Amino acid sequence: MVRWISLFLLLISLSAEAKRFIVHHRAKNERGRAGSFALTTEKRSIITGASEAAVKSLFSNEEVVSIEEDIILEATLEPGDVGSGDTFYNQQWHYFETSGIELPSAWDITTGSQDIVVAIVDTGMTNHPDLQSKVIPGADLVSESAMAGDGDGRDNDATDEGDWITFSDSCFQGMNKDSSWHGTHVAGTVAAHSDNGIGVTGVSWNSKILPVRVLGKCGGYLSDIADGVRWAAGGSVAGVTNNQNPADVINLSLGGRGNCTTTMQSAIDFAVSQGAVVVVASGNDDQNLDFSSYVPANCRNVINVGASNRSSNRSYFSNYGSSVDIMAPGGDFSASVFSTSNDGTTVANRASYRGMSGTSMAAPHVAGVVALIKSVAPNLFPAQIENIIKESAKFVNCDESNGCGAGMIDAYSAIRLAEITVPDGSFQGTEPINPTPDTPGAQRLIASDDGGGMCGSVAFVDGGKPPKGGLGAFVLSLVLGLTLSLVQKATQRKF
Ligand SMILES: [Ca+2]
Ligand SMILES: [Ca+2]
Ligand SMILES: [Ca+2]
Repeated sequence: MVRWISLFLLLISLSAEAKRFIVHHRAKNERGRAGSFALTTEKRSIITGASEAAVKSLFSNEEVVSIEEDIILEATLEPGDVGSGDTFYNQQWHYFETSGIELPSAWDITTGSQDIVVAIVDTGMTNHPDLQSKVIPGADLVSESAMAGDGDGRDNDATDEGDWITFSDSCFQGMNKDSSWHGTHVAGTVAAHSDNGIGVTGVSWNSKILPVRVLGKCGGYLSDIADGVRWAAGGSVAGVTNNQNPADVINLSLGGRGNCTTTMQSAIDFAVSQGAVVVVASGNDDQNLDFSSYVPANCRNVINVGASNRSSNRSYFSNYGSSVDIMAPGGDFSASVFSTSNDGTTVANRASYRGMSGTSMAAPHVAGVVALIKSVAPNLFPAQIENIIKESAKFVNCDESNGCGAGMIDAYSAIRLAEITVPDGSFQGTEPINPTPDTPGAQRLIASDDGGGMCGSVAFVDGGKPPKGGLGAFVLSLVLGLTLSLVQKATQRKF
């Protein structure tokens, strides 16, 4: 109903050729009451087609009390008000419900700029009609051929080759696993082609998506991920040509146990020095990050995002603690985050849509809002933007007192605050006190969707071998992966 009303109002606005004015007159029966301007009755007339100067000249008439422009108000902008809508928008509760991030009112101010580039440092990208027009040339930074699945190491093709697991893969734990198409899902939340008549809506309708492939089968090495961050921000790394479109925002929906190593922190610091805002998922192990170390969630100069559910509570799996900056919808068993996917179980097949839950799904909500903020305030510094997001957060049933940061991200309030914030390169935000970075080793990080795939939460150190005493974690991750992958299947929706 709201959509029809707003469409109607929009049509009026398009057909209006000249400004309209409301002229307030002194009521006839009040003539002669000298000195009285307190009208108890109002008489007004509408003037159309006259020039502004002609209307102003009416002030010389003593009966004219005031003149104002008769502006047109619209219902809050949503997909379908102007364009042809998005088929599954009504399922994207995480945008417009009370437990969502206040996007309809934010979209009244901006639906994003195509000058803003959001890097999705993830499993790469599949062909999808709801993403195609948004994707700019990326890179494949997966250096190990077996992990990459494309027969070679690094190259400039960010295609997701699939991350399915069978008994022949090094991280096989007794069960086959279908490809996740994780990067495609994350990208759709950030900036799916919106109001185009199909599929889903993205947080930032107009931003560009830069796919940076760092995860393959069994996850990704920390060194490849760190290089992905550096490359996304315009830095030079081995094996690929430089990025011609440095990212304004970098989304890292991945993580694993371990300290924030110097390799990862220096890549993040480089990106931030280039003006990029780095957004990371807090991780899916229901752990207090004050006591457990997760990378890159515990790194400095990142926006660390926890996941909330449709009841505005912390998702049962979301990590928490003082290093968490903000919450965003990541869903859970009862309601997941709906976005772009593919129905291939091994290699890519047909484009599809599906629900997934995880802190992986929460982070791209924040990355999308950062893109909206940068669309209205492109010169703000990363630390300022992190602070704006925290300062403008709204109530959620889990806040700073229980490790959920400043509360739930509020896109509308964040954009409003950004509009009146003056760029200040000397601004310093509060950052977590990190454990001392450990010796950089070969670590594999996993995608932070629910269950994290069959590799679960096990951090592979020292060249891919599980840490000592890691058997318990192995078994736990196996159970977690099984339970949650069944949920994912149940919520999968294809067309
Ligand atoms: Ca390759
Ligand atoms: Ca769409
Ligand atoms: Ca932070």
